[in-house]
Amino acid sequence: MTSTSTIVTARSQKPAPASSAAEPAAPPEFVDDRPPVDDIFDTTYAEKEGAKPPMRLVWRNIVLMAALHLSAVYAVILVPFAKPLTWLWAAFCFLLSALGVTAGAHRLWSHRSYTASTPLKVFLAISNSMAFQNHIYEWARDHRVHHKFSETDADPHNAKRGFFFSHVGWLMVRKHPDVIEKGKKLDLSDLKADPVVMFQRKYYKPSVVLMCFVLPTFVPWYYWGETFWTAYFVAAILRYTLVLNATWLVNSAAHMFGNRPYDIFINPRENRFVAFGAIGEGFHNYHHTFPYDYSTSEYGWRGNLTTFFIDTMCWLGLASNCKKVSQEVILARRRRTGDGSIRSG
Ligand code: ST9
Ligand code: ZN
Ligand code: ZN
Repeated sequence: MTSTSTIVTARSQKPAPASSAAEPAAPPEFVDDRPPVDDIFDTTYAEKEGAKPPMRLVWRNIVLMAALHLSAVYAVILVPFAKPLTWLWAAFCFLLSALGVTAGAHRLWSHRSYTASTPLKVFLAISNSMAFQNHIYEWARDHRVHHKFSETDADPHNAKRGFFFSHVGWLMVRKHPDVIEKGKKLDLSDLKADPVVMFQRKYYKPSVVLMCFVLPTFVPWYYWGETFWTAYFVAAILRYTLVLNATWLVNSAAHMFGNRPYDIFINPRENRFVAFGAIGEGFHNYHHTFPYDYSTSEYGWRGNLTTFFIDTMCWLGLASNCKKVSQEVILARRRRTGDGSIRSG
């Protein structure tokens, strides 16, 4: 009962070779009165010439990130001593926080690839606070800049600056001025008009303390007598660190390793290992080619728990209007700009 609309627009960052398989014109069945999302690659942007601005380290973030990762290593040692219910709970919290990012900040708010009812939005915003990856407004703003100026100075996690920078390094330095300059020109009116996004932004800090740290620790301690210490390190710290790294791998690994069946002129790749860890977000060549597709892949539920979740929400009547690229367009695009590979990853 998935409510899916087929749309067929497409773009390429570089002039693509001519092809006889023309992409058909769009039957825009998807109902959305708002202006299109500002996430389409801007071919007119040119990096400024001359020396790049110096990198300015943010020591506070470096220290906090190092401390978090050291604590996560310690948490791994505690895992065998935790109760099985605590493992299950940590896995559940992983899934919940992941969905807050994938189905929420990413597919719903950054790309508006489907419509969510208010109860679903509230659920996704709460789950998003559990993921503690900046509030939805900031996340979606930075992500739109990433798509629009991908792999340039104006991309917050420009993968041309290397694996470490695109993975976590970008959170340890001041942003390139072009990120902020270009980001300020984006149309974010849809996010500003969304009361759930604005509410989460206003109460972001307390919501993170509660959802990312207090709740994951409290439940195992209170309900099945896990030690406070183990509950905190396994369900809060380790789970948080794993979700962060699974997300960051989309920016690093999925921009470097994998094949490019849809567009060989862009760097993002199909990476099935990343797709597994990031519950469906590793089909990144597809996603940068068709950023408005609610499934971020042509393969439905395969390796894509997020699509299964959104489809279930549609079935329950909590989501609708899922944008989907037609097979005809995908095939034409594969022939026109793809690398000829069949399977993803
Ligand atoms: C984290 C985020 O981890 C992760 C995002 C990943 C995205 C992945 C995408 C991949 C696809 C989806 C896959 C999902 C898979 C999920 C799988 C799950 C299993 N436009 O920021 P400031 C303005 S967060 C316009 O301080 P600095 C800004 O508004 C982790 N304006 O820049 C402000 O203006 P004003 C926890 C912008 O000083 C001013 O500029 N958090 C933009 O350069 C200064 O902003 C952290 O670790 C823009 N794009 O600092 C660190 N950007 O003053 C959090 C900025 O007027 N961040 N502005 O309000 C920071 O500490 C800092 O941002 C910084 C840069 C140090 C990184
Ligand atoms: Zn990307
Ligand atoms: Zn995206």
